Order: sequence, then C-alpha cells, then structure tokens
Amino acid sequence: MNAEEAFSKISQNYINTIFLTFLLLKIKVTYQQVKLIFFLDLVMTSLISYLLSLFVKTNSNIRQNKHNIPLPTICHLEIPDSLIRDRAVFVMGDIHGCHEEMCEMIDNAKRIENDPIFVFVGDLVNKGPDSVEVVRAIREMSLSCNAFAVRGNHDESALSQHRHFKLDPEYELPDKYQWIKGLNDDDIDFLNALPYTISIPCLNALVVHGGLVPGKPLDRQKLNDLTNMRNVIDAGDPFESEGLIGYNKCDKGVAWANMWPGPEHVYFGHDARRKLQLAQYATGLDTGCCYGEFLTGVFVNKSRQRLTVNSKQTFSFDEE
Ligand SMILES: [Mn+2]
Repeated sequence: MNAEEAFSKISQNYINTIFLTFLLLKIKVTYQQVKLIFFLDLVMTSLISYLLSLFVKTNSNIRQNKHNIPLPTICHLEIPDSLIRDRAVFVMGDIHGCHEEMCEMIDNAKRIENDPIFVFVGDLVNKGPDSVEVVRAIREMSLSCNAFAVRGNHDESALSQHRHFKLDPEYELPDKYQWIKGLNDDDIDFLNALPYTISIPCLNALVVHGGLVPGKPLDRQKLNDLTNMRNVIDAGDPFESEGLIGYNKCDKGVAWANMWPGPEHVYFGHDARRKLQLAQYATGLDTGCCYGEFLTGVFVNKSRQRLTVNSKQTFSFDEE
C-alpha cells in the first residue's frame, strides 16, 4: 500500500467512525445538520491528509537514495572511543579502483604511525582498473575493524547495477560495470552495509562522501545529498533548514565545505574538480587519483599530516 492509499483509507475510516458514532448514540439530527457535519468532516480529513502527506513526502525524500536500493542497517555509524583509544586514524580520498596507489598509501601511513585505523571517504569503485581488489582489500581490513568506509555515489551505482544483473537474467551490464561480475557475496554484503556517514566523536570528526547541508542534524540530511552534493544553494525553501539545499553540481551556489560551521571537522571526497579543499571545518580529499593526478590521505589528529601518492593512471576527466 502506498502513502496515498493509506491516507484515503485513514480518511474513509475517520468518516465511517464519526457516522457510526452518530448512529450508535442515536442522536437525532436533521438532514441539514448531517450535510454540514459531512462537509466539515471532509474539510478536516483533507486537511489532515494533506499535512500528513507533506510530512511523509519530506521523510521519504530524506530516506531515499538515487537508485532506490535498500538502505544499510546503519546509515550513520559511530566509531566508539573504546575502539580508537590511542590509535591514529587515517582518512583516505576517493580510490576509484586504484588498488596499487591505495596499497602504497596504506604502507606509507603504517610507516608513520603504528597500526592506524583507515577510513575511506567512499567511491571505492569504478573508473580505475581494480575495483574488485579494492573492495576485497578494504573488506578484509574491516573484518578486524582496521578499516571503515562510507558509501559514495559510485558504490551505490555499482550496487544498483548488481541488483539489476541478479534480478533480471536478460539484463545486460554496461561495459563499465562488467567488473562487478568479479564480486563475491561477501563483497556485495560489505558494499550493501556501507553507512552514509561515520562519526568519530573522540576526534570530533565526521566522514561523508559528498557533503552536508549546514545547520541540519544528520538524521534530517537527505541520503542523496550525503553521497552526491558538492554545493549548497539558498533556495529559500521554508521546509529546509535556513532555506539551504544540497546541489550536486558546481554551477550554482557555493562549495558546501566553506559554509560548514563545525564544530565537527568533516572529511569528504567526490569533488575532484576542486581538488584538495582545506576549509576551517572541512577537508576535501578527492584529488583525482583515477584521473592521473594523485591520492590524498590525512591523519585525523592535531597535526592533520597529509600524505600523497602519485597516480599510475592516465584517464581523462569525466565528472560524475
Ligand atoms: Mn563521487
């Protein structure tokens, strides 16, 4: 049953209940009075349905991703202080299937800090040459809680393609998604479970792929914004916090990171065109490794020491 059907059912029940109440109480009312009651009743029902539908529409908007794929059990993961203790946390930018560069970066980070916890800003897959290897390596590290990742728009696209491929035997995978045939069930479960955000309270840090609309609590952020937004625009929308809404492109509005007021410091990816972004309370780490530029990672501690690894790829720029 969809929302509209549910509302019409609620309305119907509401009218029936009132009508039956009159009958049961055997209240004597004139025909004119019955008409008036019905009229008022209809107005009230419509008003309630309208207000409820607005609420549900806003909520389903928030809880829906672009491909309408199932949500992970945990959308907003929190890494407990007990797991971090005195370990360093190293956040890495968009990997996009660049397995070799990722391994080099992991080795470099391990040479600087003993046994760091790795957190990936999403877009683990697509574009680069070794998406399956990247997923598998991060999944294996995650089994012992040595790695965490949020989901990016490309990880969701891959999940969506995989669903089509599994559910419809006739479905032909596009060329650039042929690699997903190499994923096993554990890899798919791992991708399906990727949360939209990861917070690390003891480090005052928050990790997301795309961005966040300033002034909105996490559970009011649209999932689609979390994976896709690059800018915020002031739409003056009375249903949105301070009228701001997330926007996926850069031709309108401003980079959301420059508007983010903290207090958490947000680490994000997705915006290779802007490269490294160093705002007061946000750090953008997508430095276009899959486009032949470089991979960036940063230690989340007071020094915020950054590491880079040069890309081994020679791809052309194709923003998505
Ligand atoms: Mn992305």
